[in-house]
Amino acid sequence: MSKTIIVSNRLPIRIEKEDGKNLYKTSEGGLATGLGSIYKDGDNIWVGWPGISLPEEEEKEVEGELIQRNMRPVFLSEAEVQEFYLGFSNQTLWPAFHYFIHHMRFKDEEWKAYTDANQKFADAVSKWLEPDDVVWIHDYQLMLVPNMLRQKFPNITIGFFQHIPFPSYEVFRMIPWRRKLLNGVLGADYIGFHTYDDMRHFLSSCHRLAGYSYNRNQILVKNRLVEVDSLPMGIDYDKYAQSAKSELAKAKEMAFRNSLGSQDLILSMDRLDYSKGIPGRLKAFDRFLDENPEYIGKVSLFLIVVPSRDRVPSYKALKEKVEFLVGHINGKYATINYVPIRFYYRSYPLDELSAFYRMCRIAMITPKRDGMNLVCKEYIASRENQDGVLILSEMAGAAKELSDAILVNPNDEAEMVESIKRALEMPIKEQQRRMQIMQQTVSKYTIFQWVDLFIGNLRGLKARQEAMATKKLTEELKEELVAKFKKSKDPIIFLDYDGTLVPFFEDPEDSAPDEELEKLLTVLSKKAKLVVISGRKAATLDKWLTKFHIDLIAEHGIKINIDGKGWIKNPEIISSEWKDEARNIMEFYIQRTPGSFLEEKEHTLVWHYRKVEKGLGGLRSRELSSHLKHFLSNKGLDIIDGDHVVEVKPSAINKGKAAKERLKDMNSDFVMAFGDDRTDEDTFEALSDTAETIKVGNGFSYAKFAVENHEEVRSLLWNMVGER
Ligand code: GDG
Repeated sequence: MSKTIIVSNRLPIRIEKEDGKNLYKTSEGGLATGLGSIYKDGDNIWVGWPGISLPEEEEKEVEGELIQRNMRPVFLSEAEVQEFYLGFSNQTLWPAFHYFIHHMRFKDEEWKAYTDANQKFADAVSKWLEPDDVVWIHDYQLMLVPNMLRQKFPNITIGFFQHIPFPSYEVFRMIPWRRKLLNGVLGADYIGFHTYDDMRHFLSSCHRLAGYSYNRNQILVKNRLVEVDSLPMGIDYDKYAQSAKSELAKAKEMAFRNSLGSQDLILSMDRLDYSKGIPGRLKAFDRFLDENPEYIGKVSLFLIVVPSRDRVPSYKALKEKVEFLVGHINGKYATINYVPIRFYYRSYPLDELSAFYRMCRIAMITPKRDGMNLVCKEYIASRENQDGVLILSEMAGAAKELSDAILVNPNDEAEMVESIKRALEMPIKEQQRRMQIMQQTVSKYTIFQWVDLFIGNLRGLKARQEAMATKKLTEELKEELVAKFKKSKDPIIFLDYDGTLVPFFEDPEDSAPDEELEKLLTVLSKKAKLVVISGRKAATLDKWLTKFHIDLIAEHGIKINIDGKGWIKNPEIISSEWKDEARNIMEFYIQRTPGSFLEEKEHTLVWHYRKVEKGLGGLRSRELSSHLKHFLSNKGLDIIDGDHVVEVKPSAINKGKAAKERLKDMNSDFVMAFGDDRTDEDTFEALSDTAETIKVGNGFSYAKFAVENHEEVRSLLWNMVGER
């Protein structure tokens, strides 16, 4: 039976010392709740650090206790915690990924500690891992673990989810170990982020820094299909809704209210972290009171800061800054019976949190950057009467789902000030309208759905990988194909041209059919319907191939010539207005890349780099394709990284659709298709039920079989016609 192994830096448990004894306290965090249904079930386990450094003699006992709870500990020494966790994870990756580049530091010894600790986690997983297991690794502390496991277990199913943002390539590339980090993550099969932007940034870094080309959200890593996705995480909605409705929460709210008085409260609740934008919020509140003195005495900021990473110097400095600002603002506006900022530096049990969520009519959650932010979703779930206003930073992943919040740019102080006023003065009907919509969103997409979706997608991908594992065409299989062909009455064969029937030449004009190919096509066309389906221009195919009486499909399906009746244009093509912009971009790259050139077809543009110095061509092609992707997004175009080409074509057209269209009115009892590159995958996929599909070259493919090169294609075709 296969099991699921969850891996994260922290186990969902806290160990506390009381009278020399270890007490085990289950974590109530969102992730722990969501994954509870998985790791507590059957043989499944959760591997991670138990949160404290223990003397060696206690490790056995703790391990025994944790095993009973389906957990497996990775013990870290104080020095490891210092360098791996507080060091590299939180002073290199965390600031880089949240765009706080001035807080980043690069220390070789901390990178080494990170690598060693990741190896420790991978070793701990290996100890329990069996071939059919699914491993789900979480977050930025463990980016190297996927590939460490992949090296040891090439066929294992691995998922990776990153809970914090993934920055733009421009920031990520500053990290000295950027390629190692990317390759580490790419050991996973399925990689999830909270937002589409994170996913986009990750793909672009893989492309530009590590040389992987990608198609939509898929990357081929050493013949393994890897998928990158955006899956926003939700909360356990009912837990927060129920807790807020509970008598306990209501009683606590009443008690707090009695001592606080009747003023309006604005909730601010985060871990102590510079990414959360606490000083900015305080300054905006200060300015709000300054500009709107009528609110002095009527509204207070309820500021909860949860202690976190206080051994890291930048966090210590932040704490001092917050304390200074709170003191300054309170000193300025407080009266005998009014405290503008109620500041609490500690954490609270759930029932008290629920009371806070109930009693604050406004929640102001304005991080400078946040992967998702769950507090705002918990606030929404807790609003029993469907009133209340959420002020939310555009920079939180949650903003992508919660467009009915008042969205603000946390760097725009004037807008933040204005948003407080708007929230305080928002009519109740408007509050309810917005809150109802947000409650619908948050209650629909919960943590449980998120977990099911991730695991479902991961398993689905693995099944697709297996389906794509192309079989080498053995002599025996070849004989079977030949026999089938010979028995058929009305066979049809789709042939790609370059790389399939002829090898690649430095100059594409040198690829005209040689004598052997001419002979082969002459003989073959008498025994089967032949369709050459190529990315080439119609004119070129005409020049080289019309004499063989075969059907021609040019420019991936844009133009079609059937039975020599003349070229017709595919009616689905969009206008070619995009070409001027794309041509300008390509010409810019031609100037900078000696040996590269542009091929212009009626509805596609191709930048060729097969003559460019090795290395430079690849580098420029990656720059060019991300440049094109940026400028031509949403225009119904595909930007394809092909074999030594970058090609732009209308996405409504592809070889697969063209092949299917050609087959529509035929009654073929034998369908065969050959091709070598990405564009031929569309043919293989479209014909997968009906045809014998053959990929030329190595690599994953939708084709059923694979052969080495064009020579093997020709030899198989000769065998089929039974002469040479
Ligand atoms: C990372 C990403 C992403 C806070 N104080 C108390 C308390 N909490 C709970 C909240 C909430 C959680 O902690 C905080 O979650 P966030 O999402 O806001 O932030 P991070 O901890 O930075 O988490 C973040 C998240 O991963 C998930 O992927 O959203 O962007 O940075 O659940 O309620 N809970 C209790 N007492 C407190 O005082 N009981």
